[in-house]
Amino acid sequence: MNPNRKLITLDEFTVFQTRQFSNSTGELAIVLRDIGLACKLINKKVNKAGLTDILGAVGTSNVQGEEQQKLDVYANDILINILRNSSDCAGIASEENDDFIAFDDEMSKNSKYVVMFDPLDGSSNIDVNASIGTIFCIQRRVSPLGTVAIAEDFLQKGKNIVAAGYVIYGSSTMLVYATKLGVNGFTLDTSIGEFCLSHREMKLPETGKIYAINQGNSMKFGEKVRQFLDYCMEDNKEEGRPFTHRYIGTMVADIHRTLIKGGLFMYPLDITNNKPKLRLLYECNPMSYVIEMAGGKSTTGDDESVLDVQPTDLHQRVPIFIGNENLIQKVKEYLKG
Ligand code: AHM
Ligand code: MG
Repeated sequence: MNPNRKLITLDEFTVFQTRQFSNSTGELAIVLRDIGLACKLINKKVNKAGLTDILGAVGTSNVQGEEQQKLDVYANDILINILRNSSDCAGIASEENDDFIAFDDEMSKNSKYVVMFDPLDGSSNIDVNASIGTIFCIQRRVSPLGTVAIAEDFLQKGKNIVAAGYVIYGSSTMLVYATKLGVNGFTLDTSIGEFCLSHREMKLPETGKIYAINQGNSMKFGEKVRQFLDYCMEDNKEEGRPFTHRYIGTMVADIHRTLIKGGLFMYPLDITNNKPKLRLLYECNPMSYVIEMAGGKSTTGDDESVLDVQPTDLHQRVPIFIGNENLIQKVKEYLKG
C-alpha cells in the first residue's frame, strides 16, 4: 500500500502500520479490524436509535449498580460476539460484565491479545441525542499461549498497552486509535461502510484554553480543585484566561475535543465518600494512552501518570486529569498546595 494514497481504509492502514513492528504476525491488525467491525454495527444501531425500540433502559443493572441502557447491552453483546469469534482474541473484560470472559476454544487459547472495553460510554446522553462512544484497549497477555486467559492478563499497567482508542458516534462517526507509532483518526464513510483515514498523526496543539469538568460537583472535589477552577475562571488577558468551560458528559467526546483543540479534562476524587468515578482499565487507561501518544499527559493527581497505576481490580476507579502537558503541570501545582 502506498501510505500517501488519498483513500486509505482502517483495515489497510492497520495492516500497513503493524507490519512496521518487529516480529509482527498481523494478529494485532485483525483484533483492530474486529473492533472496527463491531463499532460499525453499533453505529448502525445508534443512528436508528430514535426509530426503533432501542432507546431507554432494559430494567437491569450492571456490576456497578448502574442502570443498563438497551444500547449498552446491544453494544456489549456485539463486541463480545465478534471478539469471541475472532481468530486473535484470548478474552475480554467489559464495563458491563462482573468478571472477565476467557474464550476457551483452541484458537482463542492460542491468541496473544486480550481486549478491554467500555461498549457505550456516555450512556446518560443516549436519550438526548448527544455524542456517545466506545472505548477500547488491547494488552498482550502474560499467561502462556495455549491456556485460557487469566486475571493477570487484564490487570496490567496502562503503560503496557499495545493499542488503545475510541469511537465517537457524533456528528460524524470517527475511530481514533494509538500505538507506540502514533495516533491516527478514521472517519466512517457510510456510503462505502469503511472507516477512512482522515486525521493523520494526531497531536495535541501546544496548549489549550478549554477545561472540562462537572462543575456542579465542585463542592465534592475539595478546596484545592476549587482553587484550580478559580484559576481557570480568573480574568488574566496576558495568560489567556479565563478559559472556556465545556462539558459534554461523555468522556470520549470531551477527550476527543481535548485531542483536537487542546485543553484539560478532569474527573477528580469525590472527597465526601472518597470515591473516584471513572474506571481505570477501560476508560482512563485507554484515553490516557491516546492522549500521551499524542503528546499530552495524564495524572491521577499526584506525580504518577494514570498509565503507571498498578490495577488490582477489573472495575477499579481512579481520579483523572488529562490534557495538555502545561495544564497538567499547573493542576499538579494546585493539588500539591
Ligand atoms: P458511563 O460509561 O456509564 O456512560 O459513565 C461514564 C461517563 C463518562 O463518559 C463521563 O465523563 C462521566 O461519566 C460523566 O459523569 P457525570 O455525569 O458525573 O459528570
Ligand atoms: Mg464510560
